This record gives sequence, structure tokens and C-alpha cells, in this order.
Amino acid sequence: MRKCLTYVLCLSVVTLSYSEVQATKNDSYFVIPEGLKIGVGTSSYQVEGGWNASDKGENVWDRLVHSKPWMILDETDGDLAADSYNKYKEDVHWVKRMKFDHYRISLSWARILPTGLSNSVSREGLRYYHNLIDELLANNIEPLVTIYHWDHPQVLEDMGGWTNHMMVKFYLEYANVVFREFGDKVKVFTTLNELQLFCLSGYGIGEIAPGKPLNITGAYLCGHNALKAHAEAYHLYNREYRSKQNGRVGIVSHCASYLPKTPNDTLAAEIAFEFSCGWISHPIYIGDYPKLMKDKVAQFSKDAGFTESQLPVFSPAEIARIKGTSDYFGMNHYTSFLVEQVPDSESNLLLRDSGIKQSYDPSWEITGMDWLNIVPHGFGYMLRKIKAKYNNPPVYVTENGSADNQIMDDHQRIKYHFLYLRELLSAVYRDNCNVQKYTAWSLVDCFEWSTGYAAGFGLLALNMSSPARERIPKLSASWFETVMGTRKLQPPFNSTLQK
Ligand SMILES: *[C@@H]1O[C@H](CO)[C@@H](O)[C@H](O)[C@H]1NC(C)=O
Ligand SMILES: *[C@@H]1O[C@H](CO)[C@@H](O)[C@H](O)[C@H]1NC(C)=O
Ligand SMILES: *[C@@H]1O[C@H](CO)[C@@H](O)[C@H](O)[C@H]1NC(C)=O
Ligand SMILES: *[C@@H]1O[C@H](CO)[C@@H](O)[C@H](O)[C@H]1NC(C)=O
Ligand SMILES: *[C@@H]1O[C@H](CO)[C@@H](O)[C@H](O)[C@H]1NC(C)=O
Ligand SMILES: CC(=O)N[C@H]1CO[C@H](CO)[C@@H](O)[C@@H]1O
Repeated sequence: MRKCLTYVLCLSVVTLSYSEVQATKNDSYFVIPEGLKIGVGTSSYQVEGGWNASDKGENVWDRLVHSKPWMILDETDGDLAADSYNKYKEDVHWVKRMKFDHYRISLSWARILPTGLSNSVSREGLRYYHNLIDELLANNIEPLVTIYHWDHPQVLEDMGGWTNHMMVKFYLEYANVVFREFGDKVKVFTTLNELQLFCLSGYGIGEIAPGKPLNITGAYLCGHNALKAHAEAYHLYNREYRSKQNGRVGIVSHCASYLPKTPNDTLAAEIAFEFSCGWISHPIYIGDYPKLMKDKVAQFSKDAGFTESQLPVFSPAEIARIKGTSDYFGMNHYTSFLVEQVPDSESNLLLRDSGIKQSYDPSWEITGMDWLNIVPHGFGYMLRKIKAKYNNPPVYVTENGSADNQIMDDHQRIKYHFLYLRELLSAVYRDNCNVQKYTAWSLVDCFEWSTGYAAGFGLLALNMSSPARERIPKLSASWFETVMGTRKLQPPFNSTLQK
């Protein structure tokens, strides 16, 4: 890729027009306010490696990559990944170097509980996470800890995993160990990451671990149990830990934006929202599954010859138990889609039941992942929608990032974060959206599930041909360092960080 010397020359490379930079007339919108913290994230299976270190148990990802390597685009695995199990100090060094406020990590269930259950807790597993968290705190970086990010123990999967209602109890035992061990140091916990994705892709389509193609029935069952597990963990924290530890507990929802293909079709956008983001946010913020979703699935099930709706039913007691179980609205947002209502939807598994078809606007710029278009206004749309629908909860954007194909001069990633952060700042200043955290995905190129290492989201690249897995900063790392150093959104530029 062509190097460019000044910001103006960069414009042609990143196709960021002058008017796009100027679009925010009010310059004070570029200042990052006191109450907005900016950080970066990774997750356990995607970076740690050490898959068989000490007494760690096997998890569903270990099983999938070893038994069905063809399910990963480049037939790679997370056995070594970024070797963060051994190189966590280097990761923290870089987070510090870029002056980020927080680092979002997740814990490996099978590393902490090798048998999946709480009767045997791994001392080595606990030690690793204590070391990592202590290193962050020593460097004045806030740890955001996700308890479950898709890598549960295989032994629990052998009992049905998230389709077994006992998973609620297994998860609660694990969460209890986590709160007890780490709650003195960690003040932000996330129970589950992107329930929609691990249920739809893991148990509906079966394209990620545990790789079970159980159709929408399996996905809804997974979601039902996972929502209950989340709520029980929240209540456990309230009952046993909150008064001493004084932290915040929430869940992270996958909220892509669905924009009406024709301006008058706002119902299509509403249906698509309720089937995706609303599937888990409605039970937590309003109570029960969204009515639109219940009605549509009931009708679809009937038409398909089922005697009952494929969407399980919560009892009134369960509805009450789940409602209100979140101290913040955790949101992962990457991109947007156009939606329209069609008689026979051939859309993805989830939207099929809704009669919605999704597509892209051909004018949107695509990135290294074909589903990921750069649509900053869709991000603002989602932030305002969450404010309006759920009474302006504190929002933590827990993931947001753009993919490339091992490009070091990642102008497009800088452009992405510039435009999305600018949109976020407008939502905060102009629309009074209560956004408190923004987290770039990801610190380092990592194992991107079924894509393997074929596309990286990292601000740092990895030398994959070296067993030492050296971290090499991309251009976006220095851009973020400047943004964080000045606490002001900066136009794209091009000086690279030195180690
Ligand atoms: C751990 O797995 C690696 C392959 O990733 C293998 O080479 C090594 O022998 C294993 N170690 C143990 C102790 O099983
Ligand atoms: C999934 O379920 C729907 C509704 O019953 C059915 O039309 C479809 O063929 C099923 N798909 C697979 C792959 O079984
Ligand atoms: C929206 O408007 C278009 C063009 O006027 C029309 O074809 C379409 O049927 C309308 N859709 C809805 C849902 O009203
Ligand atoms: C610019 O934004 C700041 C912060 O929200 C606000 O106080 C100020 O009034 C705005 N100025 C104009 C000209 O809109
Ligand atoms: C990656 O590692 C290999 C093997 O150690 C080394 O030859 C190569 O120079 C490294 N590449 C970079 C970009 O550091
Ligand atoms: C579809 C999607 O958003 N995928 C991303 C979700 O988040 C994980 C990290 O948890 C990324 O690796 C995926 O690419």
C-alpha cells in the first residue's frame, strides 16, 4: 500500500472526503468527555493459546478445531494464537502505550474449572488471571471482564451445552467462583458475550463451536437458557457480592443496525431490531420477549406445522426474575443492513421467521470481512434507538472494529474508528445518549472463529511465522495513541509507533 506523507494525501487512500471530516461543524464535539472511557478488547480463546497448559480442561473450541479443522476457513486453530497466556505483560504494555482507559478480556471457563464444575478449581488458571488483572491495575488500566465468551468446557457440551437447562446451574457455579476470586479487583463484569451469535451460529446454523445445526429451535432454546443463566448470575452478585464489591454486572448484546430499505418501511426496521437486539434486551429492560417476535414466531411455527411456537415461553415468575438484571447496556456493534418485508424470506436463520430480507446499500464501503460495511450513521441510529426504547441506560460499547487482511498501513481502520467515534460523540453531545465506554476490537490480530487468521481486527499485527508471535503495531495503533494522548478525536494521519 502506498505511503502518504500528509493527511491531505491520505485522503485518496482512505477515500475520506473533506466534507466527511467537516461534517461535524461543532469542534467541541471532538473532545472526548470526562465520562467517556475508551479501551480495547480481546477474548480468551482468541488470544491466549496455552490450550493444554497445566490442568486446563478441553473446551468446545479445542474440540472443534482439532476434530473438524475444515470448519475454519484457513484450517488454523487457537492452540497458540497470540500466546497471550505467556505474553500477557506485552499485551498490557501495548494497552498502556496507546493510553487506553480499559482492557476488555474474557475468562476461559475450562482453564478455571477443568472439569467444568466448581468441585475442582485450577490454581494455575486462577493465577494466570490474577497476574493479568494485577498487571492491568498496576498500570492504571481498568479491567472489563467477560465471564463467558463462547468457550465453555466440552464436558458440559457433552451434556447438551446451552440446550440443557442444567447449564443455568453450571454457569452459576462458575460465575460464583469468578465473583469470589476476582470481584475485589474487577468492577465491571459481563455475564455473556453476544448471546445472539453463539446461539444462532453455534446451535442454530452450527458453523461455530459447538457446531450443532439444530435449526432455529436449537438457537431459541440456547437463548432461553442463557438468558436465565445471565439473570441468575446477576441475582447472585446482588445477594452475595454487591455490597462488598460494589461493581457493575451486565450482558453484551449484538446490535447491528437494520435501516429501512425504503423510508416508509419503518416496520421492517422495527421487526429486524426486535428479532436481533430486542431478543435479549427486551426481556432485560422491558420484560419478556418482544411482542412482535412472539407473534411472528408463533405464526411461522403454525404455518410450518408445529403445534407450539418454536420460541420457548417464560413463566410470569421468570419474566420478573430476568427484568432489570443489568447495570449497563453492553453493546457490540460493527455494521448495518438494509431491510424490507417480503412474503418469503430467504434471509439468515433469525430473520427467516420474521419475514425480513436484508441487503446492503451498494454505496457502502466494504472492509476485509464481506459482511462488514462502514456505515457510521447506522451506529448513531442504534445509539439513539437504545436511548429511546430503554430509557437512556448507560451504554458500554464493548466491541466495535473493522477487519483487514494483514495490512500494516491500515488507513481504512483509522477511518472506521474516526467516523464511528465522531458519530458516537455527536450522539453524546447533541442527542444526550448516555454512552460511557467505547471499546475497539481488537488489541491484536487474533483467531477470528470460523475465519481463523484470514482477517484481523487488531491494532497490532502478529508475526504468525514466528513462534514468539511478536506484536507489530499497525498505523491505527499510533492514531489511537494520539487520540488518547490528546483526548480529542484526530483526523487520520500516518506516523507509526516505535516499540
Ligand atoms: C500440548 O499441545 C501441543 C500442540 O498444540 C503439543 O505439541 C504438546 O505436546 C501438548 N502438551 C501436552 C503436555 O500435552
Ligand atoms: C429449519 O426449520 C424450518 C421450519 O421448520 C424448515 O423449513 C427448514 O427446512 C429447516 N432447515 C433445516 C436445515 O432443517
Ligand atoms: C413504500 O413506498 C414504496 C414506493 O412508494 C411502495 O412501493 C411500498 O409498497 C411502500 N411500502 C410500504 C411498507 O408501505
Ligand atoms: C457546541 O457543543 C458544545 C458542547 O455540547 C455546546 O456547549 C455548544 O453550545 C455548541 N456550539 C454550537 C455553536 O452549537
Ligand atoms: C517474523 O518472524 C520470522 C521468523 O522469526 C522472521 O524471519 C521475520 O523477519 C519476522 N517478520 C517480521 C515482520 O518481524
Ligand atoms: C458477526 C460479528 O460481529 N462477529 C464478531 C463478533 O465478535 C467477535 C469477537 O467476540 C469477533 O471476532 C467477530 O468477528
